[in-house]
Amino acid sequence: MRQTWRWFGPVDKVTLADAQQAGAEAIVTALHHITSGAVWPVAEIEKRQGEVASHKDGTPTGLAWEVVESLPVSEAIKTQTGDWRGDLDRYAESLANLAQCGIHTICYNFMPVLDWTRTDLRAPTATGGAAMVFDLVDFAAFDMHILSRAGARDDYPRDVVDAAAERFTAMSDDRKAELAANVTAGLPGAAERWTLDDVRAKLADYRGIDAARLRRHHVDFLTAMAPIAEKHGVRLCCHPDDPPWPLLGLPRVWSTADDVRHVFEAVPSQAVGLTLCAGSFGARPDNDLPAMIGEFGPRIHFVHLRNVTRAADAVPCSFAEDAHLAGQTDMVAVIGALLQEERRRRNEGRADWQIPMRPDHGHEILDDAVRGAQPGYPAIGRLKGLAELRGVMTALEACCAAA
Ligand code: DNO
Repeated sequence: MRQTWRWFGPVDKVTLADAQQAGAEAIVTALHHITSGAVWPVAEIEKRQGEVASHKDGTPTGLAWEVVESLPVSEAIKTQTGDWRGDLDRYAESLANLAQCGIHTICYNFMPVLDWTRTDLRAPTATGGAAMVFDLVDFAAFDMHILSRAGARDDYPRDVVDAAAERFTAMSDDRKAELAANVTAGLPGAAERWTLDDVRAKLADYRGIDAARLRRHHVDFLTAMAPIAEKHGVRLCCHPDDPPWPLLGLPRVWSTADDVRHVFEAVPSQAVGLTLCAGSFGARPDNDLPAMIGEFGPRIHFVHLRNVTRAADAVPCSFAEDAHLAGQTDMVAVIGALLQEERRRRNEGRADWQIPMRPDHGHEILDDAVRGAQPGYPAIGRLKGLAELRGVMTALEACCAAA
């Protein structure tokens, strides 16, 4: 697999030199300063390519921008309101511009309003580091008592409703503000950051949009983009919902194998694919990751490797981000299945046989807290994750070669 590293651009406190030292082979980034719905101009793409290629003193990094994460899909496209057809044209233009610059793997997501969501960004781990957590009771407390969404209590089991009320009563004002910011202000890479009032307005935009309709909108988006992507040799890869279940009463339609199957059948183009995020899919006990790799392998264009530990085998549930080789996903089996898919592609003569992967997230350990990088994206925690994953990849490849 191609070992890539996410870099948030020149503002990132984790530098390209750090990525080099971690042994990264290529960079995943995005033009985060361009608002969703707007075109990514060639000049801006080239500028970022230049920033990836050279350190500030002009010496080469030896790295190139190979994967876009993400080219955001506008809320107008997801809801099919306003100038959504204009947004489709602009998305198509961005795809063409990226291809012209030699970038062909493009990750996006189709989550309504919120991108990935956590309630704690730095919860202490047993070994003294910090990890990200999604706590269902905290989230319900936010939904029912901070956002005060009508009907919210109907969306949670009775025991969670009661626990959330109790937790909210005991919550300090600082924690309430922190929880609201964690959920609404957007985690790294999220296309938009909302206030509580923005979220309320956005929820209203989704009135009447149930899962079936949102799925149709996703298929419409891909039906429009597939011919453009094919023409330019671009591979689109949808990142799973994180967490993989409905939030705030909004449907989420890229959470399970069924979701993927439905869209892949509706848009049977190799240019329309999947970002296999082991951590996002792995938050559901009913997602069998090696089986999903077996089924969707040919259309997996990008991989995020990380692990979670669920507090219960239920959907929804609380979960914590675990070390890359700990947690409930059998990472060795996942990597084994991905390497097998690479071998299959090589035998088939596919030019894109090598699948780009990145170590996704990482605990904050050692000096990570001092540096203050973006939540989930520390230097040392990710370096450790990549080192462990590389160890598994190397060992499995050697075993396979010897067999
Ligand atoms: C979180 C990321 C996501 C991802 C987007 C892709 O760490 O994996 O924010 O970038 O959902 O569109």
